[in-house]
Amino acid sequence: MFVCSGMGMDKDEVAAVLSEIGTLLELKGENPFKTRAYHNGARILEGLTEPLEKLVAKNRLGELKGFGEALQDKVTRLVTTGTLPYFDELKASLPPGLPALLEIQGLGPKKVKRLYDELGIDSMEKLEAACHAQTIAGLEGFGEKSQAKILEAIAFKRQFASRHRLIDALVCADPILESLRGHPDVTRCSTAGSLRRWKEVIGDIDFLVSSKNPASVIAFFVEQPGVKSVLAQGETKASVILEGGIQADLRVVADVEFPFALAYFTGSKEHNIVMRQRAIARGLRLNEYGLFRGSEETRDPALRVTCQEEREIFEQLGMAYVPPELREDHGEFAAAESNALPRLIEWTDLRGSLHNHSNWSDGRDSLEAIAAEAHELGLDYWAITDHSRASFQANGLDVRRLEDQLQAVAAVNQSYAAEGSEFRLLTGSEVDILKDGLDFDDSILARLDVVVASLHVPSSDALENTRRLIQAAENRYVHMLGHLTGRLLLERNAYKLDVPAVLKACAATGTWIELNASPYRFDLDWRLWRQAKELGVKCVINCDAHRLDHFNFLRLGAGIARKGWLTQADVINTKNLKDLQQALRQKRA
Ligand code: DGT
Ligand code: CA
Ligand code: CA
Ligand code: ZN
Repeated sequence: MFVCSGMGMDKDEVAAVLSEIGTLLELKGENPFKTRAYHNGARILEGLTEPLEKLVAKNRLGELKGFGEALQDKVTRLVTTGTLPYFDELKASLPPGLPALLEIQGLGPKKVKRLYDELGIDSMEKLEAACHAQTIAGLEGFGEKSQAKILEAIAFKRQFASRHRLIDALVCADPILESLRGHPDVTRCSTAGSLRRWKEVIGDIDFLVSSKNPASVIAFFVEQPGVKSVLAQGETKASVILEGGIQADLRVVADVEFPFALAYFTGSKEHNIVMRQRAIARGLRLNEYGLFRGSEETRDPALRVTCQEEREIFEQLGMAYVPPELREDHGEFAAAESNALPRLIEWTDLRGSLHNHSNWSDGRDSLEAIAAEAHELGLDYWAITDHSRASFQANGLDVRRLEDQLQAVAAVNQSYAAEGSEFRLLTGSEVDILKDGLDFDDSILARLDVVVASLHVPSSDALENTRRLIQAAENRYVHMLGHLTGRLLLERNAYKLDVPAVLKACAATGTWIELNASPYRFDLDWRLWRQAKELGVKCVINCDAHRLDHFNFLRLGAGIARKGWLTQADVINTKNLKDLQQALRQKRA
């Protein structure tokens, strides 16, 4: 994730700089102690529970583990001024294309340094050329196979060069939208485009504003913090590039045009085409400026059909209001015409998450901190499903540690019960699906409140993956399958499997399927949920949280569930604790 910068930096921004310094030093081949000091420093800041500004102001950075004078000085500068000449010089001392090579899967600092030292490779283009010339295969420690892998990774990167994850777009768009909303010349404003439709990946951000004074709004927009450069600036529209590389477009219209422009620029293009056809079929013309009587393309105010809100446009075209998430021409017209659109789930319907990690495996926070956060957010329950032992790289739990964890969870729950609170942590495991079954015996799984089964090391064979997943679903102790297809958005495709066959097995066995709400996954994809629902499979929207700020993934995941046409009744974790516990018992009965 990247950073929209202000004056001084907050702790996550400072942590990002420290970790980048560590990486740059590794690229320079600096000694490992020094580079590790920066990476460790970054990790410690990320986990800080006190405000970093306070530590700096009170001159207490030295209390942090491994924070010598050099590190203290750098952090202080970043917090107070937001800049660090050392960092700028360090960046300038390396070829600018070098850090980008680290984003290629499989290339770490050591390998990138060798590619640079031995072959002078300092850009993606040179690396690609060297692969094609078979030079990489000849380099010691690389070989044919890794050369092919590098080429594949470059192609993948390029394909997604100008695509961004929803969360990265939201992080930039939200403050700008807030800021526009507060401007005195702004009458109405909204995001539009794929962001408003809650697409999992976004090309560019679109803003729409209505105003009597477009010039002042445009001038204000291009001056927003976070704007890196201005691509185009006209009388009623502007395009900018934000820090982190996302493009944002703004259009300013008259307020009478606002609902029409909002519908048009929200799209999708496919949805818009059908809308326009429906207008024509009713002797009307629909465009970005309005809905007009007659068969000619026009902007004539005398012919305008007045609509105050988007909703009225849909009414004029003989349909119920279609929420933006459904505007993909995926059946919304037939449903809206017959008033058969589902009442979509709201994120506030969710009562907790059933797949999450703690510092017992690869999560950052303690059980106590997790419980406190979930309780504070007004949730009813939160399951702790740390990794099982096969995920050793994620510090997976063996049976003994799992048993210790059950006691620790019980202790946390006791403290809530003692206060008269009904909030509960649930025990659980994200148990690995291995070649020949699950990583824990049934007798262990039977003792857990929640069991999520996940395939972390898939086979290259679709049949084999499908077989393993179906076998997991058939286990009566497995409540749900986690991140079913294993995709990582903009990084890695889904592994091969027969999704419909797994859905059918889940329907037959009463196994739920997770909608993994991590913005890196959104797995199962929204396009597949209607099929899942028709087969009778229930959804669980899970944060797969590894730290407290992942709790807000609930909102992201609910948006994706909306895109998948899901209602409150389709989603298990909208149930209250009692009903959930009953549902959890059902498969085992
Ligand atoms: P993106 O940015 O690639 O993630 O996707 P969108 O949907 O945000 O597309 P964008 O930013 O190019 O345009 C925003 C909306 O404007 C789009 O969803 C529909 C509307 N629009 C843009 N160009 C056209 C067009 O040529 N025909 C129609 N019917 N609508 C268009
Ligand atoms: Ca867009
Ligand atoms: Ca756009
Ligand atoms: Zn997992």
